[in-house]
Amino acid sequence: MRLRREDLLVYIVTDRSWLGSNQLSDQVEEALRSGATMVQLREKDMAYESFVKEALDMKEITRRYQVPLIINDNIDVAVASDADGVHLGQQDGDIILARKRLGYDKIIGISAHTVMEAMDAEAGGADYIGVGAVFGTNTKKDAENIGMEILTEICHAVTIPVVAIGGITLENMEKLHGTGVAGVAVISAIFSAQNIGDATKRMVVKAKEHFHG
Ligand code: TZP
Ligand code: MG
Repeated sequence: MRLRREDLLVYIVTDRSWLGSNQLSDQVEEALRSGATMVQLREKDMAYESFVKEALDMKEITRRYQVPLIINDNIDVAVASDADGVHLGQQDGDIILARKRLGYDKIIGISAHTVMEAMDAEAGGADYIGVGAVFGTNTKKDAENIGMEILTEICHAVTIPVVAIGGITLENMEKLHGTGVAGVAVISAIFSAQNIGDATKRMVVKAKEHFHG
């Protein structure tokens, strides 16, 4: 599956800390039913076999909604589950090796915090760049803060699409208007919501308003 710029409009990143008594697959499906455009399965403490099984379950859902499924960090899980791609941080391994393992029909997203990192990622064959944390977030404690200026510079420096992440909510999303981002990647604003479907729908409407075209 090739990445289209519009796939990044409202990119949901999973987080088990908001599960409560719910199933992650149900939460993800609710968001997809409400217009989420891409899914990243992010598991920081899961054994390989369980991670693959979960990725396979997720793949069945994302395939029905025709949205890309991206695996955070783990290329082996992405290959084993035939997911649509991986997302790698700067410390998560080499993009050239990732491309060799995944092939050219898979998506590789790279986190970048500087123009140089973003340009290197593009030169290495990345399909999109994730930039953050653009706002304060409790979800990733070690996230560096990226200002609107650097975000805008990165968007101008690369031709591949850029998605912003970190502390993005329905209320602050409009601050990203004009930066050049293709969309927003979101954890808590969607997964912590009382009504995941409603939260997703509202974010999709607003993201279309600010980031389309
Ligand atoms: N990378 C940079 S910030 C962040 C990640 C994974 C966390 C985003 O979560 P939230 O809840 O949308 O702030
Ligand atoms: Mg990572």
